[in-house]
Parts: sequence; C-alpha cells; structure tokens
Amino acid sequence: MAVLNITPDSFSDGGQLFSQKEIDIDKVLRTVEAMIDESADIIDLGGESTRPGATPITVQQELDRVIPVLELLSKRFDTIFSVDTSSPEVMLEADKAGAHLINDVRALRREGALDAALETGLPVCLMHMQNGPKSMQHNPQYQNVVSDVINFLDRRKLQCIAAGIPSDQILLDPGFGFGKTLDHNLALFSGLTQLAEQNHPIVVGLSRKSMIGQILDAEVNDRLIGSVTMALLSTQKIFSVGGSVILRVHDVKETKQALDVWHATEK
Ligand code: 9MG
Repeated sequence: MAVLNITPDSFSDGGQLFSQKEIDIDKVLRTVEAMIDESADIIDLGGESTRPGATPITVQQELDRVIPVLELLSKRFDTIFSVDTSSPEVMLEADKAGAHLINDVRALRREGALDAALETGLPVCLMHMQNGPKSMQHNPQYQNVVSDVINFLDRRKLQCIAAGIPSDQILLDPGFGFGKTLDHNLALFSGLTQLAEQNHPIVVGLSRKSMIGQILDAEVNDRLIGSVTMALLSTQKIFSVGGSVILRVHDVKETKQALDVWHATEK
C-alpha cells in the first residue's frame, strides 16, 4: 500500500504534490504511475494529515482535496484505491468516486462513520489510536499496550460485524506512532504475531515514522533503511503465524526489493 498524501502538512511528504498551494495533478499522476510500476497494489489517498499535532481541516476541505483526485485516478489506473479518512461524508463520496477500501485511523468511531462505511459496502481498515492527532503524543498510557490494542480492535471489529460489515471485509492495524511511546511501539511490534492470530489481514504502517527516527537518531529523510528493515521484519513476524500483511509505505521500490530478496532465499 503506497502512501499518497494530498496534504500540505504530512510529516514526511507534506506539500510534495502541491505547486503554489494548488494540487499539481501532473505530479500526482506521475507519482501514482511510478508507485504502480514499482509494484504497489494499493494506493492510499489521504487529504488530512494525521501526524502528531496536526490541525484538523473541515470536511469540505477534505472533500475538495480528495474527491476530484480520486475520480481522476480511478478512471486512469486499474489498481486498488484506498481512502484514508474518518469523515462519513468523504467515505460516501469516495465510494462514488471509485474507492475500493476505507482506511480509518479512528476505526469508524466518528459519528456516522460506521453507518457510512456500511452503506458503501467497502472493506474497512480499523486502526488503533489513543486520543486524537493533536494530543496523542502527550504522555500516552496503557495497562499493557499489546492487550489494550488487541482488545480495542476486537471490540471495534465486533461492533462493525454487529452493524453488518462482513468479518472478511475487516483489516486491523495497531496504529504505530498513534498515541504511543517508543517502548509502546516496540512492544506492539513484538506483539504483531498475537494480532495476526486474530485471523484478519494486518495493516502495518511504520514507514519513516518517529519510532525509526528514535531508534536511529535519524531525521525523517534519513529513515529509508530503517523503514525497509521494519517492513521486512514485520512481514516475517506475521507470516510466521500464517497471517497476511499489507505494508503501508512511502518507498515502494525499496520495500519490494527487500521482500523479493527474502522470498528468493526462502525457495
Ligand atoms: C493514514 N495513516 C498514517 N499512518 C497510518 C498507519 O500506520 N496505518 C494506517 N492504516 N493508516 C495510517
């Protein structure tokens, strides 16, 4: 899953698809084409930054950023588009514009989100986040981060199933970096096997995140090797218990190369 941020302020690639404060459509098209060439299977399109401290935008701003781009991309490219949103209005419009998956960092907890997701009939990714992006890194606390996150995802999953979303349309994501310290993230990383045993595909988003910056003392533009290493290690962990994984990454080519080398050695 390749990250396509149509945002001016995302933590690692914010503003890259803008020219003079406007979305640069040619750049978006070239970027998506490259991601697909590099073997991305899913393009995850987001219009609102969820980095720590991010300022929320209005629903209309999010619609204006995401929907016209998604309409264009889904007509132009024969690939899977996921929409990274928590807004029911955006979910409904994204469905009409050609989205195939809803990726919600708030696990459909916003008012009306669960009903909207159900109405679209699209698969959903439920992610764990403690508090919202604005305050989530202010002293996050857990009894036991692995069981707290697994229990949260299990509850949300059961609520979605009770509402009518089929179980096999639900993906789970521990939400690395969303209301977690480095120790929490490392514990969750070890606990990926337990999460994978829930029998849902696991979405892992570690690419360029601060956890890697903290381990390596590296700025965001110097986290490629750490990101690829984490992608490979998380895949190995999840596969070791027969699970399946979707890696949400910025660097498609490099991640795919690491996976290809690993697969070649497994033959
Ligand atoms: C939108 N977004 C940013 N980070 C993410 C992550 O780790 N997982 C998912 N599902 N979405 C994310």
